[in-house]
Amino acid sequence: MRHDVLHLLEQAKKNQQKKFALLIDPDKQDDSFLQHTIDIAVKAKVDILFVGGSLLTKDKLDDCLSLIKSNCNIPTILFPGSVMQINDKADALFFLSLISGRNPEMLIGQHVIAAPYLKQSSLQILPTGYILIDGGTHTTVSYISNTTPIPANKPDIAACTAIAGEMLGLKLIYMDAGSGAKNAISEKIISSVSGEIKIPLIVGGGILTPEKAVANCRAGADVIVVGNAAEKNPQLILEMANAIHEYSSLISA
Ligand code: 1GP
Repeated sequence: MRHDVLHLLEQAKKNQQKKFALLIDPDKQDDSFLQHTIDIAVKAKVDILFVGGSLLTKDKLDDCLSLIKSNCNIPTILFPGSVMQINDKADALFFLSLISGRNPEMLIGQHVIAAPYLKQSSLQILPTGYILIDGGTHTTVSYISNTTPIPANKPDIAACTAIAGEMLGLKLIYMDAGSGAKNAISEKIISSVSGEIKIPLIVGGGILTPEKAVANCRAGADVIVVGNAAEKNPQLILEMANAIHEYSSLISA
């Protein structure tokens, strides 16, 4: 059964429930590590899996999705770094327009190339405004997308970008400092953006502790994404999920 991920995210926002998403980079997983990660994700009640990366080189996306789908029922969204990362085994795909950048290929060019394939697929398409914030280091996503992130001390630019994305009809905003960012996005930027939009706000990049995850939720993030830190220490998945769900049940009670 396919999950209606957009409905899930919109309902969660409406009910003030915060969600925890685990980012899985297929290149960094061998089968036994992925199996272990999935087992922990199930135990931790991870809400969503994001699968993808800015640059995949090992052609393991299909195997990775097969293993996920045969071992758990967690809604799975493709987080594609390129049009080569389209795969029907996921539930949905972030149709990412990189609205913080000024590279037409990332705003609409790649979308035109992907559109006929996506139309034939059974993936749920999630029109998403992707906003890159400077995380204190050059990230793969910034280099590959050939875009400059929004400076970390410019919450007003981030907020105006998100407002424009919502006005254009995008259904989600994904604000990212990039995988492995030195500095995670500040609560100040998160609250500036979340205060201006009604659509769900996903926040990721460089989040290392449950405390920071909860602080982001308090500032207005609806979904917290963690990748790198969980790869290094899979037990952190349990701690992150517990902290976010505990906070969520406190505020939505
Ligand atoms: C990257 O937001 C994700 O796009 C997750 O970042 O790997 O740094 O947790 P990390």
